[in-house]
Amino acid sequence: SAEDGSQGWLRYAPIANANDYITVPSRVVALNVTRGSPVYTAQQELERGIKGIFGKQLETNSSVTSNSSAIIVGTLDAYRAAYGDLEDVGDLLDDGFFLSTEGLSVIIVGNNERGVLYGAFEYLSRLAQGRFLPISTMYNPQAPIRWTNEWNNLDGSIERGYAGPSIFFRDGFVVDNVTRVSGYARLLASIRVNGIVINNVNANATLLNDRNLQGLGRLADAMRPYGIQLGISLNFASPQDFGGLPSFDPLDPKVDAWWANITDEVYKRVPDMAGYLVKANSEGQPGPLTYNRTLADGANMFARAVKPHGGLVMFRAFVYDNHISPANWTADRANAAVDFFQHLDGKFDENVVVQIKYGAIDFQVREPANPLFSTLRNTSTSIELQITPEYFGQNDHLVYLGPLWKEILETDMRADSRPSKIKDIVSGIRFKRPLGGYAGVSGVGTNATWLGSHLAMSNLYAYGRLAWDASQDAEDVLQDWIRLTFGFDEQVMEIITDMSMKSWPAYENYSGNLGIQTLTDILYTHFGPNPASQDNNGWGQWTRADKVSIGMDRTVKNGTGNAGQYSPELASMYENIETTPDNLLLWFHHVPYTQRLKSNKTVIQHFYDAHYEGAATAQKFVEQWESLKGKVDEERYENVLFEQKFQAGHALVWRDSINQFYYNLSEIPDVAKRVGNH
Ligand code: GCW
Repeated sequence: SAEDGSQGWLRYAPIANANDYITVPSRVVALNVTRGSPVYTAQQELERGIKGIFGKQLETNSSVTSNSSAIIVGTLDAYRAAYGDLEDVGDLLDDGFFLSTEGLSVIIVGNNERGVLYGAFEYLSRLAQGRFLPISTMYNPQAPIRWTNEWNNLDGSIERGYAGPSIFFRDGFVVDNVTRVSGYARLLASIRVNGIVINNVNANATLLNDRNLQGLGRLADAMRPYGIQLGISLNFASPQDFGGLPSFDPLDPKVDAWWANITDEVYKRVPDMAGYLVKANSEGQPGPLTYNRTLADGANMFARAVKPHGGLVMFRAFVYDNHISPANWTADRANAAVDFFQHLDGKFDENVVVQIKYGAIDFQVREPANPLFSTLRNTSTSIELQITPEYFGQNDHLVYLGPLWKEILETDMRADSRPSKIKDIVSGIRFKRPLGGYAGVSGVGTNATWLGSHLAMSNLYAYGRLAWDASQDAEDVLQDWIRLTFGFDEQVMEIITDMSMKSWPAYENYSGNLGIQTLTDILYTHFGPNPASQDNNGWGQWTRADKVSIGMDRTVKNGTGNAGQYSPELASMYENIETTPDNLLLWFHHVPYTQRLKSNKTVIQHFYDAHYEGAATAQKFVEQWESLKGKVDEERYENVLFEQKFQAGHALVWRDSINQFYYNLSEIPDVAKRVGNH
């Protein structure tokens, strides 16, 4: 059968003879259900899923007698009111749930309605994967904030989106037809995402006009049945540009009053709005620094406005000067986040969360974790990951990002010489913060596949799964996605697993190695090789490559001091070449091309070899995929094959451009005689 991808991993494909393996109850009982609530959605989803997988129509009842079997869904309170206590539930947190398939009835109870829906999706996901063994398990989230950020512009375009125009906006306004928005909310709810910030962080203040405020109401109505709260990005200068005030100074009482008022208007339309996301004083965006106010003054202004409504402010740490001078050896964009935020620790209101990109620069193929994560101790923080592969081939390359995210999340920052993994910092556990979590920049558009490529959906899926529980294994998560998306064929499983798990290392190999960054064109497209674009401009993504040497000296003793922004244990590791891992060597050190790595290869030979290796892996992806002909439906088979052929060709372009560039610069021959001598 043809698959256009619009159901993502929620296909509920029939399982042959499923009814021989397991008897699912024939009824669903939803407790205290009201139309449009997440419990109602849970009931509907169960009907749809059981129908799809087992070909069986569930009856719906509002109660059950003790000796007959049913799927019982409801909040824990509702369950207790109906049936008395439930043993073994454990302590459920907000959004947590308990799923038991051990008894006569299947019991799905949530701490809140959202948890109930998550439980229904979990049960269905297990069934859809043929996991029929009985379980009785409690599931709790590690972090309360699990949002996507949609960089959608009001004109319908999407910043760094590669899947067609926006599902949220068109021609300056919120769309009329919200069908796709519901479909997206459904997918996100199934991976336990609980918030969507719908518009670009480079925000347009006309989002706040009357027609759009009404539109926000409609969007929130479309998401609410899925337990997803709507959030919006704001333009800091709105009081002036949109409100007509003479200033947007955060300490001007008139500005404060303006924000309080417009916030009340927003909450009239969206009473459960999640909150605001703000990019201030970054890449030309307005902010408090214009008035010599601090970034905390700016964040707290929004915090005061949303506080009476229970809202949050996600304030981005992506603040840096994009006109720094490459002539200055100690200038460093990677220092910016700590430089701008360290002295503000503890000065943010309680409902502010500082949202930090995973690395210190910008979603590169390899970066050390942002040092700000272990710097802020009295401020709630969240991590920003990028699902849309801006620097990873923009969905014309397969790059499964689960392993990259895991590596960052498992990084131990050793704050105060104690275990301080990033995942435990952003969950709030490590520094005992009440808030924290995840923002995933999504890039979803109107394309039927959502992200513009079938295989890219593993990234969206993995994002939600890891945001809920970052200790999960990236390959396990991937395989769940493969089973749900492509079924049970062993070869399909093996090949897509192999391709996906090799894809990030391959991309790193044929783009930028050893921590030099992606080496893509950073000035315009962020697509394709352009190592020359990194240097001699104010963006600070420098490689400092010359005829004999390469890399950024970020040491304290001789460089930008960036290594010193990490806790002492990490700082001393990064300060010394001997203890810096090879894959971050050029991030922290400026070395000759002939510098020996731990592998005993020189830096330049590693570049040459890695580029051949990475490109060869990408060639193999084509054959690997071709071996699945007939095992994947025609539509998806052809679509993916097209992408893989492109990737294979583009990987050669990458390989040869990068190798030739460094050969021309260094004039050091490739020992294998592949580069240069043409
Ligand atoms: O890396 C840059 C992107 C911009 C983006 C910015 C940011 C939304 O190229 O497109 O703007 O990061 O994260 O604010």
